[in-house]
Amino acid sequence: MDPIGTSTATNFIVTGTNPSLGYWFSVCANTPAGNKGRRAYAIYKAPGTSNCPLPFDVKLTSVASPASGNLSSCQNLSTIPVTVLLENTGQNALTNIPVNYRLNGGAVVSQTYAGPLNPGATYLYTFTANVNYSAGGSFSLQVYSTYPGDMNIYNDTLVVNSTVFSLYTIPVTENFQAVSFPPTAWSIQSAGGQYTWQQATGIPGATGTTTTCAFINNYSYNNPAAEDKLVTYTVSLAGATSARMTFDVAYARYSTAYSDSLRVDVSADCGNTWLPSGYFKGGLSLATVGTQTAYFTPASAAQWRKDTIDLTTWAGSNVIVRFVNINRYGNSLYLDNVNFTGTTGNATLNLNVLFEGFHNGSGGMTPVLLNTGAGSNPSETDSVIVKLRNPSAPFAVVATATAVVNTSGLATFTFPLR
Ligand SMILES: [Ca+2]
Ligand SMILES: [Ca+2]
Repeated sequence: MDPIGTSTATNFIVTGTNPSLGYWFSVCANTPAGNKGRRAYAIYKAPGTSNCPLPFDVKLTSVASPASGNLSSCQNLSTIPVTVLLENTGQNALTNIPVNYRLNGGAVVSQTYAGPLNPGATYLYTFTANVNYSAGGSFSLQVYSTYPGDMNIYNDTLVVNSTVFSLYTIPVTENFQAVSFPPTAWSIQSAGGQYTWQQATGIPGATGTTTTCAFINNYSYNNPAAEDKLVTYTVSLAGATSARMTFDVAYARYSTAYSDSLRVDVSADCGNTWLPSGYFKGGLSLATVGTQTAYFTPASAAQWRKDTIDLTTWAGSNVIVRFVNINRYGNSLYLDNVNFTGTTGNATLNLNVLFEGFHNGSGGMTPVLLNTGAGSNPSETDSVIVKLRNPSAPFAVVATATAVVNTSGLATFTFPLR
């Protein structure tokens, strides 16, 4: 408590408080000799303007663009719009609201929103002048209103901090060995609970040596269904005909009822929207060791597993991947050695295929080759699908290609290299 004044009356006017914040006020008696009384009476003033509505108040609620945090050249960085959500939190309609922005402490760009903006209404205002982040580096954008007679200056300014990183090109590996966490150009999107992704050091690693890795303490984290996300840098898969991501994972369940999940999502539009990668493991399928009620730390390389996600769907694109821990108060989850790779080029398979005949449209077959021989009816075509299977797991199809075959009998199938 800081003393703010004395009064011989039964009231005291406090000025200069921020209506967005809460304050405790404490009152105690002063003795005639100037000593403070030993008893005090405190009251709490909650955030807000209480019973003191403001005739004129513009509020900047949020900045919709540019985004804060990590950006990359997967998007247009040279002409980023500046868009801010204005709100009238006063009692009177407002017109001609001055709005301004200033990038990295440089020149002020000032414009006016004509309005009217009625009490309680909001308006998404976009400046006609864009900002240019193409030079890369860190950017601090201050956006603020300067409405004359605004009676609450504490809600007039917002600041958006962003950092632009280059694209990472394949092959690229993040081994989490750096001191800082998350790694450069990675980010953490916390669910807001007590725990989220963090760094673990001195862990027996997947290759048999001590490693530093990413982990989340689900053992202590009781926040069921919370999704904490560890987001990678932007990886360019340009020129690749196939791509994949591998990573090492270690996990133990606490019990059948208390076990967590890991989902991996992919974004090909700079993180605006996310698609399932096909990887979603929980409980036993995620576990790399037996169930244990003790806090889990990998004890050896054998307690890690290398998992692979096929990213060929996004070959040619810029992708961001996020590891989503879905909490269920289970046990610790560890990640290490996140590796993006890809290949360029295709393998060609030429087959001579002779059709016995073609479908006659009514469930039967019109014989072609048996009667007339290959090449006798070039207007007849059909397609053939070739499936490549894993020789060690013959029911697992690893690639599929389709080619059109005519009565010359030649079919060419193209498979992306992996
Ligand atoms: Ca204001
Ligand atoms: Ca490591």
